[in-house]
Amino acid sequence: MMQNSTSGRISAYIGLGSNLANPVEQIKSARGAITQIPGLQELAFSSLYHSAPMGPQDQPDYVNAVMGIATDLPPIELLRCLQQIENEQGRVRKDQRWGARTLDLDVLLYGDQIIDLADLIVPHMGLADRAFVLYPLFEIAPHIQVPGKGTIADLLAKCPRNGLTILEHE
Ligand code: A4P
Ligand code: MG
Repeated sequence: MMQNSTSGRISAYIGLGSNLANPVEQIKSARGAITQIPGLQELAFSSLYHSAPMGPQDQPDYVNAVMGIATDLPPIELLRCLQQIENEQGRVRKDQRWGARTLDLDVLLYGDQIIDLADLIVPHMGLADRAFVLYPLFEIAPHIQVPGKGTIADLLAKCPRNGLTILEHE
C-alpha cells in the first residue's frame, strides 16, 4: 500500500532557507519556482520564520520556511530540480560548511521513505534537531511521523525554539 500519497502522488516536504540578497524575496521567489516544476503541486506553505545562524556566527540571520508538496517525481529528480532553482537564484557553493547563501532547498521528507544515496539522505540529517525546520514543519504537518525518528510533536518537544520567531504569517 502506498502511504502518505495524494491521488497516487507522494507527499513530501521541502525546507527553504536564505540569508543573503533579500531573504524574504528569495524564499517567495523559490516558492513560485517550485510550484512551476512539472509533476508537482503545492499542498501547504508555512509562515516565514526568522532564525539565528546555525554554524559560523559571522553571517546574517536567516529566513526559513517549509513547503508541503505532492509529487510524482522520483526523489533524486526532485533534488535536481531544487538544485537548479538554487543555482538560478544565484547560489554560489563555497567551501565553508554552513556558510551564507542566497537560497538553500533541502528535501526534508519524501513520503514515509528512508533514502540513503550518495547525493540524497532522507529524512534530512539535520531535521530532528533544528528549530528552524521543526517548527515550520509542525505548523503545516502537526501529525506527521518522521521515519526512524518518531512523531513531529515528540521531536519538537525536545527542541528549544532557539530564538526562532515568526516574521510573516502565512
Ligand atoms: N544532500 C543529501 N541529502 C540531501 C537532502 N535531503 N536535501 C546533499 C538536499 N540536499 C541533500 O548540500 C550539500 C549536498 O547535500 C548536496 O550536494 C546534496 O547532494 P548543499 O546545499 O550543496 O550544501 P550546504 O547546504 O551548505 O550543506 P549542508 O550540510 O546540507 O547544510 P544545511 O544542512 O543545508 O545547512 N542556519 C539557519 N538559521 N537556517 C538555515 O537554513 N542553513 C544552513 C545550511 C546553515 N545554517 C543555517 C541554515
Ligand atoms: Mg542544503
